[in-house]
Amino acid sequence: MTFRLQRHPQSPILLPTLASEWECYNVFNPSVIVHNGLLHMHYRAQGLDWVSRIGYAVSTDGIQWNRLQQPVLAPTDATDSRGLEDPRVVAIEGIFYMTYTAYGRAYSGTGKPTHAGGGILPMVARSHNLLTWERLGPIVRGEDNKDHVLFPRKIQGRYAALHRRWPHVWLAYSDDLISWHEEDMAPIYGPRLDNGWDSKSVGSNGVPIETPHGWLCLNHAYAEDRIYRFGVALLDLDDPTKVIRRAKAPIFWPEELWEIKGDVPNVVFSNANPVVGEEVYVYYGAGDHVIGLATCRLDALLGYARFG
Ligand code: BMA
Repeated sequence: MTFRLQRHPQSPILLPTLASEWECYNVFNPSVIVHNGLLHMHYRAQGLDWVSRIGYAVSTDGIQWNRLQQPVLAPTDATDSRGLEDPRVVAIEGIFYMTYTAYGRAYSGTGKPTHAGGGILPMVARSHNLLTWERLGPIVRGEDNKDHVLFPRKIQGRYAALHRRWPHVWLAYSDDLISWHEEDMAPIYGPRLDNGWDSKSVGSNGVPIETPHGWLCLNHAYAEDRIYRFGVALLDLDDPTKVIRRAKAPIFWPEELWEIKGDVPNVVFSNANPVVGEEVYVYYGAGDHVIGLATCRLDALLGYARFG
């Protein structure tokens, strides 16, 4: 059994804006959330200084987007001076939360920094209007940890997040999204050494989709070849550390020229899989340079996750 996401014929759907200082080189790795009948996008952008900022765009159909001229999040101190990367926005009990990676000059760990010249922090921010954001702080400090994403509701009365302690996907619980304790963290799944495409590294994509059969979780992975591909896993609704099933084969990978080339070659990287009607819209950064859209029916994806 195989399954493939289908590229939207108008894809790529967002390109860099040449006349804009902060988004003239790359726009990629967007988050998309459906709210009040509109699709709201937060995307990573790089311009003349190569620093990542988070831009905002809004759409009625998910294809044509109107962007704000200024970013909604930009560096403020040494912890994010090199940029804010890979937003993932979720609404929980009527409040919006964004998880994103802060990349800075400052490093707060004890061991050797994992990123040249600085550190990264898996951050959480909060908003009531999707435009102004208040930083709550990181899930952990001083380690190579990114690809963190919140579940869209509390589980067993607590906030829950997937995060990535390379090369594994972990689960973490918190009572307030500010304190995250080591005893509330556990590994879920990692690279499959004998499975080819996801044998080296794996991380989460967008917000998990709740279904009657479990949390439907898209992920990205690569092997020695560093070609990014997407896969799908189904996690237990009450205890997401339990993997119900993880489909063996990938569901998407770079094929178009703008996915194979770009700023970083052979990358498709998704932070967004909103459900729109009966479909899942998978938005992704292609070649760390432009934004693509691929779709599928939710029931078909769930069927593949359960039996593929
Ligand atoms: C990851 C993240 C993503 C990026 C990907 C491919 O580590 O930094 O933002 O798209 O690498 O370069």
